[in-house]
This record gives sequence, structure tokens and C-alpha cells, in this order.
Amino acid sequence: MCYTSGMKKFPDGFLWGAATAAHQVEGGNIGSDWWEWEQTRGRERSGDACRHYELYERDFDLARSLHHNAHRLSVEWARVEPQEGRFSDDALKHYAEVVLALKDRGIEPVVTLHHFTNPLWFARDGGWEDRRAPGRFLRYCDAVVRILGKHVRYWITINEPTIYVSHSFLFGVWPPQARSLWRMWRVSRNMVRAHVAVFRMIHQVCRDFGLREPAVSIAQHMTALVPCGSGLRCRFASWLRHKIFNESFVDALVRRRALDFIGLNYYSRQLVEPSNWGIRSLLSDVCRENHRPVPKNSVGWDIYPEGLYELLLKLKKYDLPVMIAENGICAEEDASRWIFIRDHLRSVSRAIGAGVPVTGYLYWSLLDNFEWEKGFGPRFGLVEMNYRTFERKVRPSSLKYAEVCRTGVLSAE
Ligand code: GCO
Repeated sequence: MCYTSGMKKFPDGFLWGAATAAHQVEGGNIGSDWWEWEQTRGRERSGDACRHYELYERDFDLARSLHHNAHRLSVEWARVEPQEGRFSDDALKHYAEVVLALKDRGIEPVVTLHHFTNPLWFARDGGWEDRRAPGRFLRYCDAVVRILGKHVRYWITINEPTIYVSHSFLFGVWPPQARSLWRMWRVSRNMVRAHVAVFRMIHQVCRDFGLREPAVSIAQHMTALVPCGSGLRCRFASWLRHKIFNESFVDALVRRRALDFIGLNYYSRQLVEPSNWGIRSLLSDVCRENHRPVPKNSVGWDIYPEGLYELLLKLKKYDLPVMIAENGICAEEDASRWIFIRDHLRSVSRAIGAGVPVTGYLYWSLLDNFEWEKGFGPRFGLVEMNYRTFERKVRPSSLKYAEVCRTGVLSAE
């Protein structure tokens, strides 16, 4: 990290870009469990989303015009394997064209293989709770990697496993809306097994085909856990939540030597203030008095750039490269989006200066998109979506970010 007149120069070869996920941008994902769930229990239906499935070349032209050199996308399992064991050549051909469209524009693809959604046949036959889940996921990933592997170096097997299992099996807000620690544990165990099997498969396929060494990880969502007070209970609860919600999945994969880098998704902090020493209080109570207030995004998440620096320092112990696989703000007015990006990039540059090997920053998201159970309301995009006409409009903040992507320099302003 070179500092010239207060400016911060990021390392050569740093990956700059944005991230998306199939179900949130493509449209028409009718074979997935989320699509079925939305028809009866969701607040909104993903419907046509951004029609990215058809318009991906237009979107990648925009990414190129914004000087992105990397782009994270996800492959939709429900499209690739609409019935168990039967793979769609059209879908596999589509994703090969998508990846080649990025490469043709000088943009490095970062491919996610599972981003919260599952094929309906899988979800209806035990889903991730079933002991067959790791094998089923491996079979799907093998089919994808054999087609895309020669064009893709960076792989994210599972996006935010901890968020998936907590929202779907503990808090009950995502399909299948379960509320069971035992079911959550079973799914977590199967996802660890699935990742390890896919990690080994990707490396083996690349060796067999004489391809460049791949880099395989997960995208781990981490929240900055900040004790509200200086008391022992606040500090212990913050430490405990960090170990469980932020690090436990990463630790499990590091123990199995199944991470080439750490994909980090960061958005916000949690002000930890347990009301008692009970386990539920220690694991979930937050400050209600709004002590130490900070700005919030349009869905009420605290904006806390320091948290990214604090978490990156905590990741140093793993001695692995770190890619910021998601970081973004949903905001009504665009000025706060650039301030968010600038301040979080300052945290990244501070962490690099402190010896953390950060290799890339992918803003969430390239486009406004379907924000899961919150629908289309929250707008994260560098590019504004008109969901009626499907027109795209580049936001001013994305032009400021584009200058950083082009030069690799974050000015002091
Ligand atoms: C996640 C997902 C994205 C979200 C984004 C904003 O982190 O939940 O990867 O699908 O849209 O994070 O919430």
C-alpha cells in the first residue's frame, strides 16, 4: 500500500468490481425453492428481476465502462439441474457464454455455485438436511466446473452458509422457515462436507485438465460485533458471537485445509448488550438505547466502516488472502453510496497497510436487485434499475468508484 500525498495506492493486480446473484438479477428462476416460496409467502415475487439472464452483455458493457476488472456472479443450480441427475445443456451453455462475455471484456469472473436458492426437487427431497445433500451438490458442481473450469479461476462454493442456515432453519424467515437448532446443525454439517468435497473436486479437475491452479473459498458474512459497554458481559458476548457467527464455519474449513482464500461479505455492526447471562441473551440481545449512534442504511443497518478494518485484522491469523466478496449500501440518495464505498475502501487500505493480504473488493451490487424477503425496495446498485422498462442508469457514485477501479488509487478527499 503506497501512500502518495495522502492518496492510497492499492496493490497491482487488485481485483475491482461488483457482485450479483442469479436469483436476484436474472429473472424467471421458476425451478427454484425461492420462486415457489415467493408465490405464496414472500412479500414480493422476484418475477423478471433485472432480466439479466437475457441482458447480461449489456450489464457487462456497463461494468467494463466502469473500469471493473472482476465480476462476481452465481450459477443457478435449479437451471443447470432442473430434475435430479438430468443436466440442461442449454443452461450450461448459457453460463459458459456469460463467463466468456466477461473474459472478452477483460473482466475476471468470480463464480458462486450456491447463493441461497435450491432446485425444487432437491428442496422437496430433504434439501440440505438430507445426508445425500453433499453428494448431490458435488454432482451439480462437477458438471459446472467441467464446462467453466478452463475460464474460471476464482470459485465461491457457498455464499454465506451461516446466513443461509440461520435465516432458513433458526429464525424461520427464509424457506423452509424452520426454527430448530438441531436442523440448523445438520444443515451446517452437510454444507461443510459439501464445500470440502467441491473444493477437492475443483482442484482435481484443474489438475486433470492441466489448468491454472484455482482459488476456492466460501463467501463468509461477518458482522462487526461491538460491545456496547465495557462490562465483562458485553465483551464476553461480543467475543462469543464472533467465534460462533463469524469464525466457526471458516475454522471448520481451515481445519480441513479447504480454503485457498477467505471470501468476506461485510455490511454492518451489531452493538452487543446482553440483558443477562442466559445463552439466548448472550447470543442475540443488542443495545436498544442507540448508544454511540452511527448513520444507517435504508433498511436500518448501522454503517460502520471501522468494522471492516477490525474484522480484516482478525483474519490475519489465518494467513490466507482475503477477497471482499460483498460490501454495499442500500440508500435512497446516491451521495451516501460513494461515502460508504470511500470509507470502506479506506478501511481496506488501512488493513493492507497493517499486513492483511486483501486481494480484491467487489461492491454489492452492480445492479439494484431482488433483496430476498425484503423485495425490490432496498436499492444497492451502482446501476439504477427501472423495473418497468428494465432500463439501466449509471449512478454518479459508480463513476467515482470507477476512477478508483481505473487507477487503483483512493484519493484523500
Ligand atoms: C447477502 C447476500 C446478498 C444480499 C446482500 C444485501 O449477503 O445476504 O449475499 O444476496 O442481497 O448481502 O443484503
